[in-house]
Amino acid sequence: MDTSATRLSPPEQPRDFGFFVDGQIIPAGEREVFERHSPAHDVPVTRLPKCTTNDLDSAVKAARTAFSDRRWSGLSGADRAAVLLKAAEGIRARLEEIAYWEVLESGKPISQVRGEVGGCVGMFEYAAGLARSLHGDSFNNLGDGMFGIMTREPIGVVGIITPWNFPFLILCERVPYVLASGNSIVAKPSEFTSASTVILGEILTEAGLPDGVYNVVTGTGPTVGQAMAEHMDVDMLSFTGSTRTGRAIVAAAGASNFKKLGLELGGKNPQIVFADADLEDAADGVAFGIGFNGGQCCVSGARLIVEAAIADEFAQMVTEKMSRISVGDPLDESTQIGAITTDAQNTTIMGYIAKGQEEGAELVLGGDALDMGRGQFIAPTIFKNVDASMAIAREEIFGPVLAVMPFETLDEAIEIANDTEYGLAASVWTKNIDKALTVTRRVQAGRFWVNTTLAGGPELPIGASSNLAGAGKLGQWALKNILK
Ligand code: TXE
Repeated sequence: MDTSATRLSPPEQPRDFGFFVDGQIIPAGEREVFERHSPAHDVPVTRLPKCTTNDLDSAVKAARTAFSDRRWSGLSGADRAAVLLKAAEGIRARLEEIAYWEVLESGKPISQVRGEVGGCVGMFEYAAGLARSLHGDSFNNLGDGMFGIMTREPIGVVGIITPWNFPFLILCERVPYVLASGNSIVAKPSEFTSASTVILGEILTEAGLPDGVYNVVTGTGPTVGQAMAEHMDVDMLSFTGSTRTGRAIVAAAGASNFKKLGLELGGKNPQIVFADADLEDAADGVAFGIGFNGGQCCVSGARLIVEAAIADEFAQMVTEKMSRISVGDPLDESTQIGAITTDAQNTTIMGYIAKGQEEGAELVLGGDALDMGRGQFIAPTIFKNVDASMAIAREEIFGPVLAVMPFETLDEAIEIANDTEYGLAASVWTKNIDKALTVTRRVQAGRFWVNTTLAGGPELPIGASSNLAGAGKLGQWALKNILK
């Protein structure tokens, strides 16, 4: 890889990655291997071992041993913080390498991935501070005969199953917090995007994390992932992915050791735009909110709920902005939307676009697969005249497809926004503080943006207002939920 060149290109040969147990990279050996093809370039880019459930058992055992002998959980918060700060430096030093492999496996634009990996540095730094400020509570109101002390203890071995849409970011929204509080980890990345999760193992070891505290088992969901959810020696599991798999995880946890769960699942998030908003800003935000990561984002603003008086004018503004989004080679610095990450996702999105047309919505932009000579790309797409009963209004498409739905009154806007089984995130655009506060209080969403979208930082926890969206929290999620 030559990241100093002005224009990056895919590797001549795919790079072999191993999996990571007890501080060691383990090559595939006799195991089967996944060969990942870049969804943008149609060439093989990485190869990773298809681990077995025996490999998972070895990783859980390493994590359990590391936890039980207190090589990490027994350190002071200050010592743990020192390792996390060094890891932050390590990520910064290898940012270009992480970004390069992530672009190739995921099809995301390089400029975007650099930003995401930079954000991960901040999460490690923030978690380092939290490691030092963890504390319990005391109860001195129980009468003279009794005094209560509550300590916060690490839960033990934490499994982390991640998806392909933000492989490194979603991992780093969890790992530093889980480590800050003294736990051990077994991570299972998506089989499509595993490289950066393995690279993090090297970075953590170099930063001084004791062997066995962070382990990575690469493999398929139905084998390694399912076995992790069923494992009797995994104390907690963080899962980010589809609602369907989330259900399987809940069932597996219930059928095994009732492990504690953190789930982040689907979304069908509203962008509510009032006529009194700064329309230029709002149009930028709406275009960004659905275009970012090609709409493959659980908090994408997929439903534009816009005041009827400005609906046509505003839809036109958004259309104009979305038509200027540059879609193409994710290794190109100027690309804003790259490839659709998986073949299955590509088929799903194109299926919803066809369904939207069949159901009578009006296609005003895009709707096509874009032919770039190689790879799979979908044009930013907008549907108007969308009825609340249509599939494109109700179901998570997970692609760059915006459904426009007008409203007449504030109550109607809230009703349309809440007419979803999800309830993950929402945005409102207005200059009127009363409207903004009313909407944020009455629309069910775990995360709300006013006059912005998809913004945040490690300081901000997020939640979900419905179980279908998942009960997991990012950021401080681990520290709030992971301690017994
Ligand atoms: O997800 P899966 P898929 C949504 C999005 C997308 C749909 C399907 O709508 O179209 O889900 O994506 C692992 N036990 N999101 O099929 O299968 C799998 O290996 C344990 C939203 O890719 O849920 C991967 O590591 N694990 C989402 C992870 O689960 C299992 C992000 C996610 O894969 C498993 C991604 C099993 N039985 C998709 N089966 C978000 N919230 O951002 C699979 N896995």
